[in-house]
Amino acid sequence: MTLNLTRRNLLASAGALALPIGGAFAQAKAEFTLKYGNNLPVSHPMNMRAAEMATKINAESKGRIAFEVYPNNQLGNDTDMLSQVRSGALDYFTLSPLILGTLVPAAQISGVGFAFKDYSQVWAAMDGELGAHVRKQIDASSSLFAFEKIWDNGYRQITTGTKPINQPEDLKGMKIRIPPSPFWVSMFKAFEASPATINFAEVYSSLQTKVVDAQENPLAIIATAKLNEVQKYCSITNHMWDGFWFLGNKKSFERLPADLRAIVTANVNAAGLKQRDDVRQLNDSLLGELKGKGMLINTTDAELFRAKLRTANFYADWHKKFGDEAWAVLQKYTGKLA
Ligand code: X2X
Repeated sequence: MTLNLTRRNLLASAGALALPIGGAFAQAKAEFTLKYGNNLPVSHPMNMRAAEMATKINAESKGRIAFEVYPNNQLGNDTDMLSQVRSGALDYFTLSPLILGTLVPAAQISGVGFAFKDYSQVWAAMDGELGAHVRKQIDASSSLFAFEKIWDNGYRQITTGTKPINQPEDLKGMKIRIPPSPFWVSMFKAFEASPATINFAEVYSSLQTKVVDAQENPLAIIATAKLNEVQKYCSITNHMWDGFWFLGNKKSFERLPADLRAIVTANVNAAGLKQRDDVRQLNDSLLGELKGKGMLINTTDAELFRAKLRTANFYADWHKKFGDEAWAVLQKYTGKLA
C-alpha cells in the first residue's frame, strides 16, 4: 500500500457532511450497519487500513455487515465520540488509552513518560500482560470492550511556533495543547508548562490563532494533519508512546451472530498489526519530509526530561494511583522506572 501524504483531505473540506470511507456500497442489503469513528485525517495509516478493513469485513460477511468508517472527527470530537460509543450511537471508536482515562483511569498506565525504550517493549507489554490488565479494566468498568491488538499512534514529539525545546526548562510557562486526560495534565504540569486541554479536532485552528503556542504528537500526525503549516519547530523528545485502543460497544457487538463477531474481530486485529508497520515506516521517512517543508528539527536528551519528572514526584504519584500490582506489570516490561 502506498501512503499518499500529499493528497488533499477531501472529507475535511466537505465540512460537516458525514461520509463514510470504504465499503459503504454494501449498505443496501446489510443486516448490520456498524459505524466506526475516529479523530484522524483520511491520509493517516489508521484510516487507510480502516478503509481496507471495512471492505474486507463487508465482503467476508457476504454483505451482511456494512462497516462504515467515519474519519477526521466527522461525528464530533473525541469527547463526543466517547459518549456516542458508550451509549451505542456509535459501534466502534479508536481512542488513546490516556483519553480513555477520563472513563477508565487504569487505562492511562501505558502512557507513563519515557517508560518504553523501544517498540519491542511497547508491543511485548501491550500484547502481553499490561494490555490484558487494561482491557480487563475497560471491560469491567464500562459499556465498552477493547480488541486485543492496540493500534499505533507513535512516540510523541513536541512542536512549537516560538522556540525549540532542548531541555525541560524550555517548557516552563509554555502554552501547550494537550489532549483531554488527567495524565497529560499532570505530566506537563510536572514540566512546569501551562497545558491547555483541547480535543484534536480543534488543534490546527488553536495553533493557527495562537490560542496555544505548542502541541505534542507523533510525526505521522504532525505530517498528515499538516501541523507543520502552523508550527515552526519540532523537538524530538519521544516523551511518551501512545496508541489507540480499538473500542467496541458491548451491546452492539453481542447483537452480532458468532460468525460475524469472528469476522470483525479477526479483521480489526489484523488491520491493527498492519497499521503498526505503516506508522513505523512513516516515522523513518517523515523527519526528512518535515525538514523539507521548512520545520526546524532538534533532538534532545531524554534523561534531562526524565530527571525533571522524577524530581516533580511524577513517577511516585502515578505509581501510587495505579497501585503496586499494575506498576509491577509495567516495570516487568520497561525495567525499573525512577
Ligand atoms: O489528540 C491527539 O493529540 C491525538 C490525535 O494524538 C490523540 O488521539 C491522542
